[in-house]
Amino acid sequence: TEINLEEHFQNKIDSEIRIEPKDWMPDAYRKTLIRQISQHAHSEIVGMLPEANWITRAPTLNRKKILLAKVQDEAGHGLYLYCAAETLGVTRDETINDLHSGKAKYSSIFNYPTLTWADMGAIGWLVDGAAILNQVPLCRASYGPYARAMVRICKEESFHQRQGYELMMKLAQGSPEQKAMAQDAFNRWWWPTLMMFGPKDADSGNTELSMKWRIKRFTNDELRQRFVDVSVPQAEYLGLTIPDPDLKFNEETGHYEFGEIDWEEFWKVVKGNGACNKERIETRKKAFDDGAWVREAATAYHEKRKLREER
Ligand code: FAQ
Repeated sequence: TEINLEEHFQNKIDSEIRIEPKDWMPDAYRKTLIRQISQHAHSEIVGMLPEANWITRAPTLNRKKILLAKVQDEAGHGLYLYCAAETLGVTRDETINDLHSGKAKYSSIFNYPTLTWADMGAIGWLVDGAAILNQVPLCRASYGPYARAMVRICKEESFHQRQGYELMMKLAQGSPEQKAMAQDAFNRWWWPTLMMFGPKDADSGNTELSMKWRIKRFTNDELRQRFVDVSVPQAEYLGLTIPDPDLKFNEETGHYEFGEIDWEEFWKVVKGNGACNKERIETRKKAFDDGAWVREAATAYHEKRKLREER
């Protein structure tokens, strides 16, 4: 019966036994996984755009190679994640349609513009750094296909984070103009990065169940605090100033206290009204339409081979 199934399911979760695609699962578990995994996939795909904006303008051949590799990695991450979502019974077409129609969310961070080359450093260091903190615990998520996809993704994210920090270091140790460019990028990306972790725990409707189901292992505020604690010394090492006058170290708790996030801005961006939301969706739709011939050719090739095999 339904009750026994639900109990058995929760017992498996509590004993750290992975849930696999063909196992029984509550509808709400399936629904929240489809929501989170597809949102995550969309973030990887839309997340290629702000950095792709700089590939043709990278200052050296080496920087261009690194950036190209990083942006390609994000495409790969998006594709594994769409596959993981498919194991839950949604099709690729459905998830992509939801992105293009504006129904599906993706990370707020990718709706900010990349104005200077230093933004490539700030994104790698901060955005990929935040992504790793959030995703390492997801390697232990209760749903097998999601957890396994996260393992390789995290390895690649850690290269992304290092290349970003190294880029920032070069700028921070460069000419006064380069240092100013690094500080400006840091100023613009710091607060939006803190928003990546999601609303405050008190306003996070999904956390309680996601923790019970061990999809999430830490709350939004816990991960945000950890991010601030690791990033402040990194900024100090670069000689950059954290754009938060309220930031201070609390000797008793061993944590940094930080100022209030502009939640009005966060919800504005989440609801589709950030600086680049419309442009991002338009770009994705155009890429999809421009790629129609590739899908048609692949389907035609598949049909031809099937016919040949049948003969
Ligand atoms: N932006 O109840 P909660 C990357 C939504 S990293 C937009 O707390 P939850 C790598 C949330 O969906 C970025 N929407 O939700 C990369 C929910 O809406 P709903 C992607 C947000 O799920 C780097 C509502 O607010 N990473 O791509 C945001 O328990 C560089 C209430 O929130 C992931 O997706 C936001 N920031 O916790 C690529 C990680 N925050 O559906 C390229 C996996 C919240 O109820 C370049 N996801 N919302 O209407 C997660 O860990 C979780 O889904 C959270 C949100 C922590 C993001």
